[in-house]
Amino acid sequence: MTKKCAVITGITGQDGAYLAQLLLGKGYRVIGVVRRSSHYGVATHRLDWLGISDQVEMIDGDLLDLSGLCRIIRDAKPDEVYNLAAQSFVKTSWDQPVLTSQSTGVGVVNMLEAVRLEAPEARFYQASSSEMYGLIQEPMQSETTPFYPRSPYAVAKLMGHWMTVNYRESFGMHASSGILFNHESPLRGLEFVTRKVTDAAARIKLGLADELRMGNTDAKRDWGHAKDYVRAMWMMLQQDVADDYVVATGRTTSVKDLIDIAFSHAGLSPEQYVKLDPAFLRPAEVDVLLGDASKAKKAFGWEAEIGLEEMVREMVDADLARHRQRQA
Ligand code: NDP
Ligand code: GDR
Repeated sequence: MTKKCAVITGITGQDGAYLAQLLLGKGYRVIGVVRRSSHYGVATHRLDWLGISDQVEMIDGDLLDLSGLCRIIRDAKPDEVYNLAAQSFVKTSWDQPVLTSQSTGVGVVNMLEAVRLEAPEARFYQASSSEMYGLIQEPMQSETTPFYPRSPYAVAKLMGHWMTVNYRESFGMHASSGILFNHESPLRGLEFVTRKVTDAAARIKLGLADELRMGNTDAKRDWGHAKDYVRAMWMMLQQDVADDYVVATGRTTSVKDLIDIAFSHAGLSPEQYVKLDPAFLRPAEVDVLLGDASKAKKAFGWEAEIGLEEMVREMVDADLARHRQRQA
């Protein structure tokens, strides 16, 4: 039997790495789209960490380049396409609103067009986001909660979300949008709050830093583990009918409490090290997010398996190990 083939954009990011690992384990041929850089080679450190870099076929491509995307899809003839690429850091989206609109918004249209023109039978996954809820109007957010984006990133994601819905309804494409709440791991970028905190806890513990400067520590998020969330992406594409699903844990925690969990695992007291710094505040904030994933549970039995405390401990331990290795 021929292997199933999946194309993943955003292969060098956190989710791309975990999704590639999952699909390789299921016997897929995995093609990862990477944008060209002047640095030698591809930034494979996340795939290296998982020990799978040599199993993923890398191909040059950029979400802003429609003809290149068409070529990739035409040559690969994939069964499944996962569009994970984006300018994904919310705070940067105020500094680079045009680029964010292009890659995080128009980039989705380019991918949808490439699939529609070159492999219309392929199943398509769009990485939508809980940031689209923004100024929330319901205490728990589900697929029917109205959107109110609060950043250029969230506005761009909303465009990608509705384009995905529109291509499904207009062209009958098997296109699903996963509205994923925050998900983290040792492979999370250092600029995101969880990893910033676990990395700082590790550096302070090892005497490599003496403070942690933070923005709004009252913000609350529904944090899950990326490993659980890429499983939900795959499950969505195995359904006979494409649809949109919220993926979340159903528990919300403040940044302040997250810091407590990480610092206490490292044996540190936050009051001694954490300082508020207005530089990390945002022009508009999303105060609280809490997801209701009951539709995904009912449709295909998805539930988060890894809890927040377990995940934060894993992240602190991984950061401690990395810094110790550098010191040795
Ligand atoms: P990362 O920031 O870790 O990865 C983003 C990826 O997109 C990188 O591989 C990056 O490549 C690539 N990329 C950026 N711009 C382009 C472009 N123009 N063309 C091609 N590739 C590009 O994100 P995550 O893995 O955390 O998230 C994956 C997706 O899920 C993103 O779309 C994100 O917005 C969305 N999302 C994430 C959530 C989370 O909590 N993690 C929650 C909800 C949605 P490079 O390495 O070259 O920079
Ligand atoms: P978010 O993630 O914006 O929710 O987007 P991030 O971890 O950046 O922020 C979460 C919350 O923490 C507050 N915060 C800080 N954040 C950062 N990064 N640094 C700080 O010093 C700091 N202090 C407080 C923020 O204000 C915010 O309220 C992530 C991304 O992965 C998106 O791509 C994705 O779509 C959403 O999650 C769901």
